[in-house]
Amino acid sequence: MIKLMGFAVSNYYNKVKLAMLEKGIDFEEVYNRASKDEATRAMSPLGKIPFIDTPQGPLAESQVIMDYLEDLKPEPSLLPKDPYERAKVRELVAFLELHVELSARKLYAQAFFGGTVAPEVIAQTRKELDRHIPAFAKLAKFAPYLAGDTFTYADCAGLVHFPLISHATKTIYGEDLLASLPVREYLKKLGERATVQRVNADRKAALAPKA
Ligand SMILES: N[C@@H](CCC(=O)N[C@@H](CS)C(=O)NCC(=O)O)C(=O)O
Repeated sequence: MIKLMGFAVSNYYNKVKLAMLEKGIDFEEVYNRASKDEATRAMSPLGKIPFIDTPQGPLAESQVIMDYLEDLKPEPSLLPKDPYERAKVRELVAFLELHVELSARKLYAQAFFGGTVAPEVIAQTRKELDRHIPAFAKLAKFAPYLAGDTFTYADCAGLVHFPLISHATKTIYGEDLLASLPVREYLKKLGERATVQRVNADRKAALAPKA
């Protein structure tokens, strides 16, 4: 059985977990808080989560894992059949992760973890997000899913990244930089899925203060 390493608060971990649930792939969750110990780095060279352990060996990088899952168990598919439409889903994920989430991530230390981000980084990130979010918005359909009328891998990414980006930008800039997008309705729609409810419930439980 595939082991999924990471923990239920991580957005990239939850993206892969949601895909596995959607595809009906059996997996075991193994707690790893992005440890940098030797055993972890033997499987995920930068000690980042998520990573998986397959019967053939480990695999890191969430989008690579997503492609592996699709090859491993093509049905139910989380990608359209048409090659161009498949590429459009991957384009959405690339824009959301490389150009929006990775930019917003520079704010997380201050927005979520009680740290401080240098004012120049905050200003530079704002400039990036002001360019990158409208660029992403040109691609995203929200009809009702990101790529159109079918739930795809892009929605596994949308579910986990949008709330963090909204929260971080609201905290740092005093405004949700995703406010012009129909994110609230979109997340509500995704919340109808049992798989999404499971991911959200597990995240909430992981965040709850321990008694
Ligand atoms: N590009 C990576 C990003 C994964 C990532 O940044 N994971 C975070 C947790 S959400 C992490 O491991 N952070 C600790 C670190 O970077 O050392 C992927 O898609 O898997």
